[in-house]
Amino acid sequence: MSDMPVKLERRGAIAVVTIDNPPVNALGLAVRQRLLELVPELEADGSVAGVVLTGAGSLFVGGADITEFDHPPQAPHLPELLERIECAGKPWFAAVNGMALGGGAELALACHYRLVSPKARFGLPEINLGIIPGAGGTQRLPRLIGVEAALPVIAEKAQIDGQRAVELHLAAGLVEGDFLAGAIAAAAEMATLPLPSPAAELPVADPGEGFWTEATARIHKSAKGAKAPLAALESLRLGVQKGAMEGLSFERETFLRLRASDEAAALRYLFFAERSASRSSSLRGVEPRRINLAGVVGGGTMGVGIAAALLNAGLTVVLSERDAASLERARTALEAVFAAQAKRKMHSDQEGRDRLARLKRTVGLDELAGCDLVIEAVFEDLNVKRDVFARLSQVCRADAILATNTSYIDPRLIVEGFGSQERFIGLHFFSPAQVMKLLEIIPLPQTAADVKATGFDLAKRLAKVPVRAGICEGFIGNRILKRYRGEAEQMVAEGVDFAAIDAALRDFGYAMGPFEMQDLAGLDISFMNREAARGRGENVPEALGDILVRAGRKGQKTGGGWYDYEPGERKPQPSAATARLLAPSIGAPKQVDPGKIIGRLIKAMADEGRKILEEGIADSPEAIDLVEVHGYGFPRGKGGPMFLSARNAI
Ligand code: 3H9
Repeated sequence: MSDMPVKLERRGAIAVVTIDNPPVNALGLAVRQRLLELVPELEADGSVAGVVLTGAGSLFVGGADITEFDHPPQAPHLPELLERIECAGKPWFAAVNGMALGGGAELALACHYRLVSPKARFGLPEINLGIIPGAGGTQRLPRLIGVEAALPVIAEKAQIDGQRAVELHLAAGLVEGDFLAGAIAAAAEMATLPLPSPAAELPVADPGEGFWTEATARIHKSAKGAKAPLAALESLRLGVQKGAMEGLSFERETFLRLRASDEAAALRYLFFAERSASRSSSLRGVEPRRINLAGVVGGGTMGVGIAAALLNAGLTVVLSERDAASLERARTALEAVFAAQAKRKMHSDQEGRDRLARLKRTVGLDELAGCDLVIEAVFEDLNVKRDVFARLSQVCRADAILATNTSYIDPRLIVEGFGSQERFIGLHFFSPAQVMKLLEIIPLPQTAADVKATGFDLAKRLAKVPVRAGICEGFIGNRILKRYRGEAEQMVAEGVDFAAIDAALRDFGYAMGPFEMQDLAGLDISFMNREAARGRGENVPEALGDILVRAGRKGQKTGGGWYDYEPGERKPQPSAATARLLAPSIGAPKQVDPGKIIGRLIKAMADEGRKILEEGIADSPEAIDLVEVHGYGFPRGKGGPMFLSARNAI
């Protein structure tokens, strides 16, 4: 039957078992059931000398079926199946044709041998989902390749490719050419050998206390509060020091406990939200336009970041500035970006130079004529932006897409009157644009469908998370940010110490609180926005931040904002000047529990999120949470304000 998730064929004395469970051959209930039936069936079949187990399509197995994790585990469980394969009376050969992730890698580890294609990759990415491997990964892998090689895979997201798997003796052979035929031939030859000991029974050397201490410190630091990485390390260590039996039971218990945790639920929610973000249902079947040559107007922090992101993705970029000196500064800044990326081992020095070689620089806008897409990233001022689009709409090809990176201004006003509106779109990057994953895509009412589709496609090429946003002040992210900051300031006005608010948010998982963040980014930008609105006759009440800016306290760059800073230092220090300036505007000091501070701020964000949904500015609560997590540092392990609010967890 063609819809069977596990297929069985015979090739001479070799039985070929293929997991065919699209999209990623996950080990769902039906797959586990069928595999568990097949082990004794093939064992009993006298004409079978060995079993080749592989995956249909380009993947071996993408892991356990994550959609099952919201429900209680259902037997047969994966560890049970793997133990049965490991103890089978006939050899099972994992023919690893592509990715073997999580439970997929564990399945391969339980087989007697692994044969790999050059495309094979072994990984245990469970920690991304807030769990640890739950089917022997922390026990079998170190017994097959040693603790030092296994630790980065188990607790630090490293992967092992086919070639390396052979070098580590994890794989018995690398098969090139027709992989399945080669694997079957190799299996037929090896099936006559005595069965090797099960991986779980192999001895493993303890690398010693120094290794564990150093690993614990390193993983503690990189985990940033996430529980799973240290739990994975603990499981590995326990199995090495107390034996596989105890290790397996600790591993399973920890896996089940973490699987049921709030953190794992949040991470699963984001896993699926991120995957559905790149597909806008209204654009299904719409072909994006081809973008090879992209222009960026403006070589400031934002323009440089956008250019770097485009160059990183393999595009050729024309960067435009007003004068040669600004262009030179932008190039130096780009060099610094690629040097920093090379230092962090994201690419080699040579690759950094190759990326820079794809950068063309130009003064003025005329040389953007050949671009397929131009992204404007100039000063956030309507008239300045309009001047750019007036010229771009003259010099660029009629089919070129023209995008604004505005973070607040209505894009309709920016391009009004400049010919057909179909080719205009907002592409809102977040700083630093080569790092931050979020891309808000803001279509105008007349933006053509293929222009919108190109926005989503570009996000994919740039490895970003695209979120459609409707037009309103601040779109999704900055609108929620304004509400969040407003609520935080309101608490300060009521007498809550702003340092206590920052501390509560850091404990919650943000890298910094709202006041430290304002000091870093500068208080003057939002001050100027408020002043501009006041200038337009809008009723904008005086904010506490306005008092500080009027006193010259614009943040770190002026040596002080909410906090004081020593020259050249970024560590916030309490400020007597701030206390004096704000005293007339704030209430008597009030102690508030950190949980209450968090609850109030998340509620404010979720309330604004609900309004955003009602107005059609965002498509789903998930979209709002993706904006918060990928654009504003909301802690991933908490899911997002909409997620927490829906679970009544605040
Ligand atoms: C585990 O194994 C626990 C065990 O240790 C213990 C068990 C006892 N399950 O990413 P894509 C869906 S935990 C269910 O766009 P790609 C995904 O939602 C697991 N669904 O494809 C999407 O659905 P849709 C450890 C899954 O080619 C579709 O597949 N494993 C799963 O860019 C395509 O996904 C992992 O953490 C799953 N396991 O990348 C691996 N995986 O089309 C997680 C994917 O409806 N997966 N889907 O939106 C990945 O990293 C990537 O999906 C993979 C393919 C690299 C496999």
